[in-house]
Amino acid sequence: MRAEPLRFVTFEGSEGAGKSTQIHRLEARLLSLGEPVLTVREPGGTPLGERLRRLLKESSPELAISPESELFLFLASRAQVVRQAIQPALAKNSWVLSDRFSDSTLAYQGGGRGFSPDLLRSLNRITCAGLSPSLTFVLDLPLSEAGHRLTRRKAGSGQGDRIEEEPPEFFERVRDTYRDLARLEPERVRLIDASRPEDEVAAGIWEIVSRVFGL
Ligand code: Z5A
Repeated sequence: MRAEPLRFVTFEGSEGAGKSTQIHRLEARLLSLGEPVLTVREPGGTPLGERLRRLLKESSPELAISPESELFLFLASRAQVVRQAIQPALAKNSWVLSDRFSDSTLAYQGGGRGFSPDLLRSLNRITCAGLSPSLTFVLDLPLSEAGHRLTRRKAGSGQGDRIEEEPPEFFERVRDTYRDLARLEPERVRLIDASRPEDEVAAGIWEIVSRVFGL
């Protein structure tokens, strides 16, 4: 008999691609079926992780976070959420949906900042205690469209953040890395055209989730 896949699903992609929107739609759909669901975000998802998130997002010349410090702060947040939230939930047979996970490090610190993918994979293995998502959605969106969405959102909230200040080339490398991951691991990493209307994207994601997990 084939073992059932861990019910661990992650959402990845550039900022503004619609990850938070889609993770909440999937969560609502699973809850409506009576399924237990834990939704977490990275960085964050634990008291320590949420404090690290504030530091990582703060755009302050005084902090001057180096690429190395940044890498280890993201990993610290992940090590904590894996042990404090994700593993216990999976052990209780709950679904775990994570807004970003280890592939973000490959895309941003690897593609974006230039750290070696082999080094990052080794660090991710230690950080995640060997845990890997069964399914990962990469919401793929051209930079210009993501920019429009973020401008609209920022006009509403007035908030910006440190990594968003990187130049367009940085985000092109991030996007290319995600697309490479989808080519390298097509079973796990599904590239989703996020430029479509929200309902269409949600329907595509649900179709894959229900097929992979036999719902
Ligand atoms: N980072 C890293 O470098 N390394 C790591 O290991 C990890 C993270 C884990 C976290 O930022 C930052 O940390 C992120 C990567 C880095 N850096 N940046 N920059 P975050 O958690 O604050 O933000 P984010 O993850 O980048 O996501 P986001 O900006 O919140 O965007 P989103 O969740 O993908 O999109 P959304 O909030 O669902 O939607 C954005 C807007 O578009 C919103 O107004 C929606 O109503 C609208 N929307 C959504 N879907 C649609 C469709 N289909 N059509 C039209 N409009 C839509």
